[in-house]
Amino acid sequence: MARIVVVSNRVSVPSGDGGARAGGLEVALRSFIKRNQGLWFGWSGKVAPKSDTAVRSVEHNGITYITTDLTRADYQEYYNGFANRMLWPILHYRLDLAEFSSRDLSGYMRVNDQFAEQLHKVLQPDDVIWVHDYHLIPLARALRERGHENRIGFFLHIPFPPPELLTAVPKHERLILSLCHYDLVGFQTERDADNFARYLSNECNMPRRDDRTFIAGQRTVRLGAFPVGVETAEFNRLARRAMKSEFVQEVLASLSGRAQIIGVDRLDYSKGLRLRMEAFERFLEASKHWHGGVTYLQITPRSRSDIREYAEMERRIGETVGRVNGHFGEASWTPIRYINRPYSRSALAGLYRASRAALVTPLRDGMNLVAKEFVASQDPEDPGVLILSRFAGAALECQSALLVNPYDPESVGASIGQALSMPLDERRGRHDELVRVLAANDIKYWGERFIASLTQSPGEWAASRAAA
Ligand code: ADQ
Repeated sequence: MARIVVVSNRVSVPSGDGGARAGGLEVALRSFIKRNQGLWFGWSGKVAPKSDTAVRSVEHNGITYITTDLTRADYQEYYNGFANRMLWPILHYRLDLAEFSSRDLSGYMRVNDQFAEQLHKVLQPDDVIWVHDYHLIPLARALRERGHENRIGFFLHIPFPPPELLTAVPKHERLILSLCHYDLVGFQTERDADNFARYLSNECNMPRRDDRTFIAGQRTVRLGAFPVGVETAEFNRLARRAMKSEFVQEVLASLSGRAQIIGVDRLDYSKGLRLRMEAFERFLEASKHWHGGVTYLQITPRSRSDIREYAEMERRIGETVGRVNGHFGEASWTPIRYINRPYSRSALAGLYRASRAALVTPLRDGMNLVAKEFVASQDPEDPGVLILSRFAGAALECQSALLVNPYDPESVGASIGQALSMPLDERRGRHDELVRVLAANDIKYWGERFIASLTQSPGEWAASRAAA
């Protein structure tokens, strides 16, 4: 069995908390790497002066973690700059927020090169390499330049926009075509894979064998959709247990019998938080009978606060919360509870189960795991209702949710009313269908599915395409 080498921008070396803070995806990746006696490589999360940057190797529970520090310039140009100020907005369809800088692009290329150089020292010829996300698009090319002919796959966790939008990126060919140095490029949805296929066909006239296999010079690159899931049964178990915890019991007591609506998102403009609060405001305006009867809990840990747009967004969301609470609230009722801190997975699972509805309304999202975690946490006998943006990758699987257009606060507000008054039969019917779909795509098998596609022979790949 080949060794699996996972490469991602951040490597989370296990801390002393027994994994309580680790996300589901991280836990699944870790157990997948362990099953394959693998290695996990990436940034340590530390920024150090050039003379002090270090590469560290740690063995933990059957996995080798190799981490490298970044210099201040690397951090600014590669991470804050090109990855988060340019690629993140563009890939989320936000041309208006993208800031291109040649210096950031050089920094991005330089760090990818440094990562390849470090990996070069530890790679073995039959290692299977799996690279994650938009920080590392050019990594395969940098490895190929160093002579590595290993199988290398790439998975993009965030959306891939249509070519009409992507071509607005200065020097886009240099960057996007470097994806063709991978043997397999995986996306969250078929829609994202289609967008990349259209880019290769229409913009680059790249010859293809079929709609998911392109011929790039001497290489063949495969495209596929590998939607990330959650640990469906595990989340349900966590949620059942958490309901009995002091923490969830206290939250329930504080609601005094009111219905709770929940939102859980990193603080990011892609998550549509301000429009979501406006939707809740529209709902309150239209539904006087719900005044005092419902509380919207929004849990939003801060992220990327040193980027200007994020600080500005934080201020505007705070203002919206203040306006809604000031206008509708009473001494005994705060309509929106807005909290900027992370919670453990188990606490979140309990809060999901204690909620009558979830508001998951990103303006654009690769997948959105909160939507799936909410569904997995519900009591099947009395489930809450998922209100989900049609622009989240999860919407393709979650057709039985209340699908909404997040840009239209009035209709999202109407869906909140519909969710809160939905009859039990309809809630059960929708929930059963959602659980059936999610259980069939449990995160447990995600790594295996990706690596199987990456290592298939051309004949096996063609057969699997024909069957699909
Ligand atoms: P994210 O943009 O981070 O991920 P998402 O899919 O919603 O978005 O995952 C967030 C994760 O963080 C969830 O597991 C959630 O439980 C957790 N989380 C959020 N708020 C939290 C809090 N306050 N406390 C603790 N945990 C919290 C990127 C892409 C997504 C894609 C994922 C996985 O942007 O589209 O679904 O990767 O591929």
